[in-house]
Amino acid sequence: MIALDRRSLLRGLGGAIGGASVALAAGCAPMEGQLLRAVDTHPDGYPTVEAVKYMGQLLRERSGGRLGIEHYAGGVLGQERDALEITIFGGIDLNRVSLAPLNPIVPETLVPGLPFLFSSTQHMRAAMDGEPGRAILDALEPHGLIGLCFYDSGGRSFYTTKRLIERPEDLRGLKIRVQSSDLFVEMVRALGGNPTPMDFGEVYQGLMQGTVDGAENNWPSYESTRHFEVAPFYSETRHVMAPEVLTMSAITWKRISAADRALIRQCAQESIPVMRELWDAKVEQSRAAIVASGVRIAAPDPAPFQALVQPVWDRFVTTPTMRKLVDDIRAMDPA
Ligand code: BDP
Repeated sequence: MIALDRRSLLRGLGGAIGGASVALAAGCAPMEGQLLRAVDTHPDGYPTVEAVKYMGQLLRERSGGRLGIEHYAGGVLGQERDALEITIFGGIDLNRVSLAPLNPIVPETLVPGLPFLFSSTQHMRAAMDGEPGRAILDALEPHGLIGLCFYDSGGRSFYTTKRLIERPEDLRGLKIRVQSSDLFVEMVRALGGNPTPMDFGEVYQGLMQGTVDGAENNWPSYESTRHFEVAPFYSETRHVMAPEVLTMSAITWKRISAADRALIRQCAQESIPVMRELWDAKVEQSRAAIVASGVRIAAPDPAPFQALVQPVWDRFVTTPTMRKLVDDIRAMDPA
């Protein structure tokens, strides 16, 4: 693998497009054809990473080797917010992120993160595959990003170093790490906890040192970050089911042909079922590993949590476009 770091990437900015320019900036020989640089905060083996690698294989096959993806997993090129900025400036081509870091930039991305919006995985998938999903992906473009597709992220649930969260009262007095998004800050506050924004890569240490008492995430992230070692109380509140999104730099996009754009969109689309299969298997494997590790687990009644989040909805659903997205998504609930 070519050794790239964030500084080399930024040095590569402003040069020609694609991996070749960055490889040159990093002091390496130019690559044949165009390799798109992809980043992810998750490590190799995580479903989002493997899905994008699969997309890369498809691209390579269908372009006769002209296009491909070089993947930098594990947050090696920076935490999500920083990497997103680099993507908007064209130093990274593809970036798989959670919707939360996009919240301050693109208001429409707040909608899927509204607490208890989706009733099930099936509901979330139907909405993201349908018109609301399309509208949210399209809303990224004026902000320098092309939305290619959504991937699953399961349900986010609370875990702590101190106790199980069985009722909202149990969050009282606990510092809960949240992503850098006001939506998450306000949601944790509405539920009774003390929200503390922090980068994902710092949470393990934060939990260990007591900077925070807990966090919230899905089973695969809780397991792969090994947060369960330091915060061994997991309560399946599933309060947010916002999906992940695969974005592409609009700067890269402008420099590629219409035919290649269509190919990229098609390959991203075809990576979705692969991701979902990997995801479902990963959720089961992570849950089993966590149960085996002796973590205490609760499945609280969601109703008392749900009863507290209306002010969060009122505060963040502010435009007619967002209201329509909410209504359309609710109308798609198969339950
Ligand atoms: C995980 C997302 C990842 C986020 C992380 C977080 O896959 O993109 O960075 O949560 O909590 O579920 O920051």
